[in-house]
Amino acid sequence: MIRIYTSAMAMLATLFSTSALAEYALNLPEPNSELTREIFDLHMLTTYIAVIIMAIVTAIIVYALFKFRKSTGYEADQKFHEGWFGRWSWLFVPVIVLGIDLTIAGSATGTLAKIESHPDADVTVKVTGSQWKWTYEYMDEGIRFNSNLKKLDPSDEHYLRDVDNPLVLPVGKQVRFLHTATDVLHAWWVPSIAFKKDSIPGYIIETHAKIDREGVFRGQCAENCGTGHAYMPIVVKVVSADEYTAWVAAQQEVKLAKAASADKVWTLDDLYAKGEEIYNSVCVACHQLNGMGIPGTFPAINGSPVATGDKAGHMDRVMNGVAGTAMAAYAFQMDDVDLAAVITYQRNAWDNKTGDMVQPAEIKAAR
Ligand SMILES: [Cu+2]
Repeated sequence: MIRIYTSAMAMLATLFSTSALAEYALNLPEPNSELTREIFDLHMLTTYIAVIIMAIVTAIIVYALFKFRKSTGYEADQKFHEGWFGRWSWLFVPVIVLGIDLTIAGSATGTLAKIESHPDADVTVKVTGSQWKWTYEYMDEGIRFNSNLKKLDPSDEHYLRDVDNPLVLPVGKQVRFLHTATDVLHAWWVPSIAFKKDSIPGYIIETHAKIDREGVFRGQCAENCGTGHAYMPIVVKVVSADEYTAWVAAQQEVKLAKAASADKVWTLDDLYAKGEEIYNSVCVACHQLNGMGIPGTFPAINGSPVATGDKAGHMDRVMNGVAGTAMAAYAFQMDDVDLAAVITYQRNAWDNKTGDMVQPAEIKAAR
């Protein structure tokens, strides 16, 4: 008997330990920042209370069904309201319910206040959602890049959950996220490190996190933002302070190199090769690999009057988009070299053999 009791207790202890619960795939992901831990604990508190209430109520119902069944000749108590329980239950049952509510609300108030606070930040990242990618901008470091879905085989562990450029953040530092969007509502959400707020075009909405463990954390756009909604994964790589400093320095070098390459005159072949790469990661979802688009939904670029007509019109279409359609304004999302390359590619790929090219300097002038 004692052995059964001990093993049952051990089983319960394992089941209810935080780490076991965190690893259990049906539960929320393991929290890795102060606030997400508090949110996780609130979730567990509420779950425990709900489970206990459910067990008590179910036990009472089962007991009543069995004990007071008609087949044993039980007759309903017509004088229930005259006994002490009948008189007082209308009072103390609501008091118990209110007490439980206040226990949960009391624990949640401090967390909600923290969520709405604006602590001083060591790192500020502006996170912009667009159909269908994230743009990260480090406000003090002058770093900016896009994070696109990485195409993987469906059998891959991280299929639809990996990106080309992850967001890199330092461990143990206060990070401020500034959320906005360029087209529709999006929501940048990495449940284990940050709470969720909508990204709304024209608004800047703040969230914050102090991540307490190094590692790779994944999330997804949490707003139903269109047909490519599932293709907006988020990957955050949390590194040590030293690694972060080195990464920032490397990114700044990349930026300098990019600025230098934007000033030089490119050859058609180089622009074409670079443009093909960009086309195949950014434009391909709508306009397709063969440039034929999806008839009735996304226009073809192969043979289109825009891509074979005058350069200025083509540049305007790609840089400023088309209002009211899924064609976004890429002037914001791409730098001069990338825009010049992808437009040059579109003007020369498939049957569009215009033979002309757009230099980064022309994009710069058109901005
Ligand atoms: Cu989205």
